[in-house]
Order: sequence, then C-alpha cells, then structure tokens
Amino acid sequence: MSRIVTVAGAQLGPIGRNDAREDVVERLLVLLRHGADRGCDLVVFPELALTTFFPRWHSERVGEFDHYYETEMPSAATKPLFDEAQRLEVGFVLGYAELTPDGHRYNSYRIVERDGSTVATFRKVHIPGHESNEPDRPFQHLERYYFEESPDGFGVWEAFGGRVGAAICNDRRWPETYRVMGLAGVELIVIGYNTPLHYAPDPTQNALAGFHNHLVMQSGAYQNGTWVVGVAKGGNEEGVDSLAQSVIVAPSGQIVAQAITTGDELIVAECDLDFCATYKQTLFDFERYRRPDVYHAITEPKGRSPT
Ligand code: ING
Repeated sequence: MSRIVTVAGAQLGPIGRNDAREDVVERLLVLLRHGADRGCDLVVFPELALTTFFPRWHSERVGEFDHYYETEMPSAATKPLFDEAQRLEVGFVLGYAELTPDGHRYNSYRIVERDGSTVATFRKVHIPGHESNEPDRPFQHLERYYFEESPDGFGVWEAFGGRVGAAICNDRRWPETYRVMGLAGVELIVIGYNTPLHYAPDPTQNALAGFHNHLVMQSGAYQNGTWVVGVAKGGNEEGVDSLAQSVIVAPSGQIVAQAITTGDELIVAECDLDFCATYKQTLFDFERYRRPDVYHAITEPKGRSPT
C-alpha cells in the first residue's frame, strides 16, 4: 500500500510592517481550512510567515525589532492556528523569527504533526545578505545582523508516514542542504522562502530569479530522490517585489504543482513517498555509486581551494 501524503503549499502574499499577528493568523487559518477541505495531511507556510520581512530595514539596535520575533510558540496570537490544525487533524509548518529565552535569534521553522505534537524546530543554516547597514542599497538584506546561523544543521524526522526534512530560503541554493538530508534518507523536504526579485550585489541575476528558484529545488529533489515543497511569501511587500512561484517537486525533478499568483494561494499534490525509491534505489543508489573517498574537498575547506 503506497504511502501517500497529501501536501499543500500555502503561499502568502505580502505582510505589512504593522500588520497585527492576529490578522496574519486569520489569513493562515483560511489557507489551513482550505487545505483541510482538500484532504491535506500537511500545510506548509513560508519563511517568516507571521511578519513582514523586517531584515529589509536597518535598526540602530537589534532590540528595536524585538516585536518581530516570537518568544514563545505558540503564543496567544498563534495558538488559534495550533488549535484549529489539531481540531482538523492537519499538520503544518510555520516560519517565524525566534528569540530564545537566553537571547539567541534564529530564522526558524516549526513542524507540527496532525495530533498537534511538535516534530521539530528547524533553524536556518545558511544566513545570506550582510551584517551591517549598506545605505546605498535600495533596501537592506540584513539577515546576518538579525539572525544567527543554526548550530544544529539539518535534520530528518519520522513524521507524516515518512522521513521529513526542512530548509529555509537561502538553504535551498546549496547542494549540501539536500545531500546531507538525502544521506539521512529524506523523502519530503519542506522549504519556505522570501526572495526579493532584485539582487543588489549582481542585478544581472534578477531576470533569472524564477529560473534559479526552481533549478535548485528540482535538482535537489532529483539528485536525492525526495519530494520538495517550496513555498513563498511573494508579491510587493513594503515596496519590495518578491518572488512567488511556489512549487511542489517530485523525486523525478518534475514540478507537479505551481502557484500562479503572487498572493495567498494554496497548491496541493498527493505525494507518494514510495516513489522516492524509484530514484534512491536506481540512479542514486548512494551505497553503490557514491565516491566519498574522492569527495573530501567538499567538506573540509569553507571556501574555494584551487588544487
Ligand atoms: N533570501 C534570499 C534567497 O536566497 C537573496 C537571499 C536575497 C537572494 C536577494 C536573491 C536576492 O532566496 C533569503 N531570505 O534567504
């Protein structure tokens, strides 16, 4: 009997800098209920799904932006989402800025099972952008000012009848992200992203934003025999045009569902986790074909080291 998991990508349109969490949670509830109506087991929300993408602005003190972080999950504002999901017996993944009791700041992703239990809290590994204000930019990308790199790395957890992993935004651009989870037998990777269409360090890449977005997730899915669900917060958010084009990608690398708007939109696919074996046990039979004995160069140095 195949292990089918019906998964929704719950894409979000813009969230305003002063939007109340309660109002945002109402939008999440509409998408959650729509997913339940479609028979979904899991609804995947984007990165930073409770607030605007605040790293686009500089603040003199990081603490000035504490109100964009969650100090508890769920909080009073987010508890309705947790309660409704448990009532509907639908699991979900929620992106948010996390401020821990001991003062650490992470770009986090909470995976919740259908019974309301927490599967895991993933923290973003690759933090892009810059560490200090660069006033010449049309907008900032100060993730390295507002967030720390995860100390935990990537995990794969038993959930939804299979092996589930997570990544956030820039993580999806690095092949190591998928291979580390691929080596742990991942069958479904959930990814949330907030990606501006303008890349200040090299604007020639702007026209390729959509291509690069799908390229990396399709490659990661195919090369590791896993489903990948990539979910955007898109549209023009506080004056910044952000990529939408959420997708659900099969282990073959094929896109099986894609968003067609830049707003709140649900995309759904029945993901047969047994389909992963079609690739894991043939072309990408790691045990039989991989050559880690000649791969040392990709794990030891951090940067390039011409031989
Ligand atoms: N965003 C980006 C990403 O990797 C980025 C980094 C910024 C890319 C601007 C392109 C343009 O998709 C996040 N949040 O990691």
